[in-house]
Amino acid sequence: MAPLAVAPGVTHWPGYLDAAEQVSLVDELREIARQAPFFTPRMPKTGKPFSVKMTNCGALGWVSDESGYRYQPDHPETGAPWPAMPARLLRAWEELAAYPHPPQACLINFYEPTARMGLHQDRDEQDFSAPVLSLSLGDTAVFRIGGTVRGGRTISLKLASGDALAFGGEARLAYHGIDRILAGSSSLLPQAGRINLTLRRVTKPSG
Ligand code: MD6
Ligand code: FE
Repeated sequence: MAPLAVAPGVTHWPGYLDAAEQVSLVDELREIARQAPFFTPRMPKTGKPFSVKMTNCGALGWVSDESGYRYQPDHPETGAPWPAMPARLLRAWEELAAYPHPPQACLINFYEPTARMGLHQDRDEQDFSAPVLSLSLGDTAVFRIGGTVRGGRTISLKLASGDALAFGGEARLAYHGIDRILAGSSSLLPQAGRINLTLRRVTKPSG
């Protein structure tokens, strides 16, 4: 389906991954989660647990605990390097990101039906000239996006299984979050829930 311009810098590709691609990506993610188990991130300072579980693939992974948000090359609990990024994800970046260097990190979020993600900015990267590219699998999510200041007007968008969403340009630092998951809206995953993948460039390319 043709991309939809949601807002300046925000592009939505409904059904970017077809049904067979979604199934094979879930198989690859299952293997990734075997090597790099989902962990429960904690809020900086307070240590309050997130409702979302996370793991990563690629050279760097995003983690959060009492010491803060950061990218690191190893799993926070096992110490092992993150598994490689599946080829289909690298291809999605090439096709949609309009950025000449490959992604370095893919954050994998798992939402149980009751999980949510508060409004936040993605700003732990050094390179904001690259977009963040997200892919959704499983149950539909109600996604909210606003501007670059907290408390402004927001719009709501449904992200279904197979959808891609890119945040770049003037939207790169837009506030966004997940209000809720529509449990049972997809039969891709064996249990109700949603997986979201966000591909990012972390460091500025050298040379
Ligand atoms: C989610 N997504 O869809 C959460 N961040 O579960 C994000 O936080 C996100 O979709 C940056 C760019 C695109 C996103
Ligand atoms: Fe985000």
